[in-house]
Amino acid sequence: MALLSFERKYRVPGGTLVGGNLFDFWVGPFYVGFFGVTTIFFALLGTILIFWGAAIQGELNPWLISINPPPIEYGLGAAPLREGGLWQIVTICATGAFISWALREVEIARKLGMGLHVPFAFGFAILAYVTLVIIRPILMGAWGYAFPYGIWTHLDWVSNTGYTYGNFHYNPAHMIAVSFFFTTCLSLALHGALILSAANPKHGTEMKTPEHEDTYFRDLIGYSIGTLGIHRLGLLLALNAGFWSAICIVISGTIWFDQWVAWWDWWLALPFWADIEGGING
Ligand code: UQ2
Repeated sequence: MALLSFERKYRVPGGTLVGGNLFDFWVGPFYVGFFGVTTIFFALLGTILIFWGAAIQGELNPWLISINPPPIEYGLGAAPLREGGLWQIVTICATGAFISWALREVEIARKLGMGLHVPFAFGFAILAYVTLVIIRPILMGAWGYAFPYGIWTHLDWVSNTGYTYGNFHYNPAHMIAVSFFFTTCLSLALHGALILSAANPKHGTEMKTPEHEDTYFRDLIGYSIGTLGIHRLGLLLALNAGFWSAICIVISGTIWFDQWVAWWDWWLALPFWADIEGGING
């Protein structure tokens, strides 16, 4: 039952947000809670609907299955099941499951007397998804602007949406997001490598301590961010990656309609050179 010695002490009733004691129990190692029930409900229903949609379309190749949003013409209305309505229900299920999972994380954190960093972090991933399939489509006036639920088709959507704005790599918020993704990878690589190198010394010798880890980076670059610091940095970088991803897509087609490369004309329009011969006004 209890996996660790302290679990017996911390696996206690309470900390629930909804449902009181009614769902306050475990199934094997898994806490259930009200939001465990809603997670299972939404996840199961959504998954079954995707397979049902695949079946009625006659497309059972996993790479090609696709549950598409309604055509743009349906605007923000409810569409017939086979013309995007299924996508709308699956989107409700997915959003319901993600938010349920985050709230289950909150209940578990409260039981353990922990901070809410984990659900807070997951919240950024949920925000990125919700921005793509709910917030931006509403701002643009049609569910048809959301992406389709298919392995191949969602890649086509990314490509088409990118080229709609010329070259998405000129989107400044996209640049910031990509930089955060890369820096997240660099930090995790540095951290994972450092931990494994300290935890796996030569055979027959004892594991090294954080002091060795600090010293390694002080000798290498004159600075160690520290054992708590690296996790703070990792969280900061990862949250920003998700946040700027949401920003870069939500501004495309809502407040910026042109090719993204044209955004950089503000640089050419600076007074230093805008009026000189060959300049933007000259
Ligand atoms: C560190 C440290 C860790 C680490 C890592 C570093 C002991 C176990 C990886 C080194 C990280 C630095 C210097 C920050 C690099 C900055 C960016 C933006 C990539 O010092 O403390 O703890 O895991």
